[in-house]
Amino acid sequence: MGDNGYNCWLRYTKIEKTELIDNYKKYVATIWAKIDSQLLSSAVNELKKGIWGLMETEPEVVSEKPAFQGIVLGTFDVIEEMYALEFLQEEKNAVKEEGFLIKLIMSDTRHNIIIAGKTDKGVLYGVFYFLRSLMTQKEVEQIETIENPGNALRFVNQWDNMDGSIERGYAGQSIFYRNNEIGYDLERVKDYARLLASVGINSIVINNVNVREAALRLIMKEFLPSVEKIADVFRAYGIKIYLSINFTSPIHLGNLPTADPVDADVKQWWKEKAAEIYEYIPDFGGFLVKADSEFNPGPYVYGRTHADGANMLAEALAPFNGIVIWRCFVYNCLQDWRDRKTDRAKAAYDNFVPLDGAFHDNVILQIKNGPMDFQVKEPVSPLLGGMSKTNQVLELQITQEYTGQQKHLCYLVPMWKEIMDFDTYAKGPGSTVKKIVSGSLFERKYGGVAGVSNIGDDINWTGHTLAQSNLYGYGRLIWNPDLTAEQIAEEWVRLTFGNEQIVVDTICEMLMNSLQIYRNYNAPLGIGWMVNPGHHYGPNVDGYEYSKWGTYHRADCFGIGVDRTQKSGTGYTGQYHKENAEMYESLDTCPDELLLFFHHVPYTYILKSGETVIQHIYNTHFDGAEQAAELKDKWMTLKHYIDEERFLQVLERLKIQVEHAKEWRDVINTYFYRKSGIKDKLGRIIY
Ligand code: GCV
Repeated sequence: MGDNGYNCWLRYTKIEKTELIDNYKKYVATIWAKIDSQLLSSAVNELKKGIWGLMETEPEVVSEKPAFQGIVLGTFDVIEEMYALEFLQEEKNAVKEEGFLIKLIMSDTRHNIIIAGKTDKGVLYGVFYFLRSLMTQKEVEQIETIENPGNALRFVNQWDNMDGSIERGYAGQSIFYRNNEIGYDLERVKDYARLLASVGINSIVINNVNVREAALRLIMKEFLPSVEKIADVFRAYGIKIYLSINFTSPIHLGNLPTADPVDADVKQWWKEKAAEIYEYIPDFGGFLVKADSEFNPGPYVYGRTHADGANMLAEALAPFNGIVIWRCFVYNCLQDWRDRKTDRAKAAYDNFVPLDGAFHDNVILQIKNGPMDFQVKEPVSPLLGGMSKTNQVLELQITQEYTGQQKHLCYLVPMWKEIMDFDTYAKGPGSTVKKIVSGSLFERKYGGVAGVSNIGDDINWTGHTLAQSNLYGYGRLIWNPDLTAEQIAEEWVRLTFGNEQIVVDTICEMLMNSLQIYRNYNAPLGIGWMVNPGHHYGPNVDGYEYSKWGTYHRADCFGIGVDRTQKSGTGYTGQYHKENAEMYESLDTCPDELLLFFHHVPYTYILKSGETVIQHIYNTHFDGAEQAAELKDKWMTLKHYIDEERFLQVLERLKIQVEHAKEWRDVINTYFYRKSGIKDKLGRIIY
C-alpha cells in the first residue's frame, strides 16, 4: 500500500493482531463524554478517528446515561458527577494541571477505560497516549498509567517568513504564509496542531525570530484577524500561540522617534499594542524577542540593558498574563578573526549572568543548548547553571541546520539527552540541565524547552521521512526527560512503520547509530563549524576561519583547537562551576570529544583513546563514510517490509548521504594531511 508519510505517527492503520483487537473491542463501542469544550471535541474526534482506523469500529458518542461499558472521557469532576464513578483521592492528587490518568474498570457490571484529567487538555493528552498504546500493541491491561509533563512550557519555534520561505527549513515552504499572506491552508495547520498535541507540545511561536519586512506588521490590525484564525486552530489542540516581534516596532509601526525601553511613549505604545492583540486573541501567549543579535536591534542601541528591554515588554503583557521570551543568543557578529581575546562562546554568559534576578516574573530567558550555535558537538552552555533567580527555557534545534539538513539521517534525541542530563553543579551534584530548565532546581515560576521546528509543506512534513523521528522525539523527550533515546526511537518506529520486529530492530539501530556516524565524518573533537558559509551545508574547513562570525578552529601546520582555558586562553572554562571548570581546564580530564573546543593541541597529541589527534581524524572520517554506506545497506534489507513510497523516499536521501559523507571524509582528511604533513598510518587514500 502506498503511504506518502503525511500522517507521520498518527497513521491509525488496522491492527492485524485479532486477539488484541477483540480485547479492546469490549471497551470501545461507546465513548462517554460531555463535550463542552473545543479540547474535548478534538479529543473525541481523534479517538473516533483512531478507533475506526485501528479496529474498523465506529464508536457511539453518548453523554448522559450511566456508563457501564465503553471509554469514559473527561475531567475528574465531570466523570464523578455524570457517570457514577469515584476516584481515589491519591489518584486525583497525583494528576497535575496537564497530566492524565488512564484506568480500567473490569467488574461484573462494568467494562470501562477511563481517561481522566484535571483539565480538558490533560484529557486530550490522555487520548493520544491511549491511541499510541493501541498502535504499539499494548495489551489492554498494560495501559493503566498516570502521566504528568516534566516541563510546563513545551514550545516549537517556527522560523517561517511571510514570503513563504523558512530560515533553516529543509522541507519545503511554510505552512502558514505565502506571498505575505497568512493562514492560507488551515487544514494543514490543523494537522500540524494534531501532530504537536499528540506529543504534548503546548506552545508555538508562529514566525521567525528575525522579524523583517511584512512580519513586522503581524501585530497590526491588518494581520491580527488572520493571526486569530491560526490561534483558533491551535487552541482546539491546547496550543497557545506567540509572536516574534522586532524591538524597534514603535519606530517602524508607531512613527515614534525611538524604541528606547525607558521612554514613556514607547512603553505606552507597547501597552496599547498588547491590549489590541488580546482583543483578537484573549489567550495570546506573548512575545519572543531576538534583540541585539545578528543585526536585530535591541536595548543596547539605547544604552539600556536586556532587563530594561524585556521588563518593558513584560509590563505591557502582564495585565493579560502574557509572557516575554527573551533570547540569549547575543554576541559580537562583527568580530576580527585576528583577535584571539574575544571569544563568542563567552558572550551569552557575559551578557546575561550579571542580570540574574533583574527580570520580571513574566520574563523567561531562552538559552541555546551550546555556547556557539547548534553544532554537531558543543559543550553545554554555562549560562544553563549560571543563573538561579531567572526563569529559563532551553532552546534546541530540531531542524537539522548543522546536522545534515534532512538529507542526512541524524536522530537528535541522543544529543538532547546529553544536554539534559549534563550536571552543571549549580546547586551541588545532581544539578542537571533538565532540572534547571524545568524550573524545579531553583523553584522558578516558569520553565520549559523550545525547539526550532523541522517542518515545511513537503507532503511528509520533514523532507526526509526518518527526520519525523526528531519532531516526535523532541515532544516526547520534553514531556518526559527521563525517557531514553532508545525508548523514544522504538515508539516512533512502531507508530510510523508498524510493529514487525525486523523493521523495528533495523530502523531503531539506524536511528541510534546515526548521530555518531554523522559526528564521525563531520568537524572533529568538538571544534564545530567547517561548513560552507551562509547555507551551512557541506564541508569547508576554512569556510568560517577568516570571517567575522567568531567561529574559528585555529588550525596551522602544527596543531588545531581553541585555547579556552583560564591559564593561557580566553578564560571561557571559568564560566562553569568548579567541577566542570576544572574538568575542561585540564588536558588530563577534558573529554576527547570536546578537546579541540577547549584546547589547542599538536596533531601528535595523544587522546585518551590512545590515538593521536591526526590519526583520530583520519580514522573517524574513514569510518564515518563507511558507516553511512552501511546505513543504506541496512535500509535495503527492509525493501519488502515497507511501503514503496516511503521506502524509496528514504533510499533516495540515504544515497545522497553516502555520497556526501565521502565528500566530508575526503575534504577533511585532505585538509589535515596537507596542513600537518602526517600520513595515515593505515595508508588509506588521502588526496
Ligand atoms: C534565525 C544561527 C542561524 C540563523 C538563526 C540564528 C538564531 O545563526 O544560522 O539562521 O536565525 O542562529 O538562532 O537567531
